[in-house]
Amino acid sequence: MMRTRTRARRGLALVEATLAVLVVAIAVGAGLQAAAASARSRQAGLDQTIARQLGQALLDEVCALPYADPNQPPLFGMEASETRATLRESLDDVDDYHGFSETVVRGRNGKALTVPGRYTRSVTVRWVRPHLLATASATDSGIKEVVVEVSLGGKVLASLSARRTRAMDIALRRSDP
Ligand SMILES: [Ca+2]
Repeated sequence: MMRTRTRARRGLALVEATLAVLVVAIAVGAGLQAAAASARSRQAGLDQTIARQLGQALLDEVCALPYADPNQPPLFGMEASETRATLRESLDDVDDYHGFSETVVRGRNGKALTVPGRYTRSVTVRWVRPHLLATASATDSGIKEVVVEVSLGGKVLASLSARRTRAMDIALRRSDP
């Protein structure tokens, strides 16, 4: 009789120990999953911050240029002798950047920048209608909209835009010291 009780107690203890191990294993698994999700979320936030900074830098670069080419009869897009393949220093007006795309992030002087990840940047420029700014204009309206998109792994992480007007160039020339 005593032996049966002892066996029963041992069996119960074994079941309890197994259950305890299972509970710990489930808790550890859940903890690891939560940590992995948190790390993924942190990385996604970091990727997005970098993408926004890269996009803003390119948008600022484009918008700092004159509205139209200052040296030759302006065309929409690059004028002859300009190239944007790897070196953007020859670009001298906003719409020279239309269609620009790079898969290695470079400065205006063509030097590759150290960036954690293979970001791509692309630019589109269009004239927009003065009374309907979200709508493209077929002719030169005096307002150009610049859109910069930054992607990572084929996914667009940042899309930034700005409008550049001819009036701004005139105002800048007037205020030239
Ligand atoms: Ca130009």
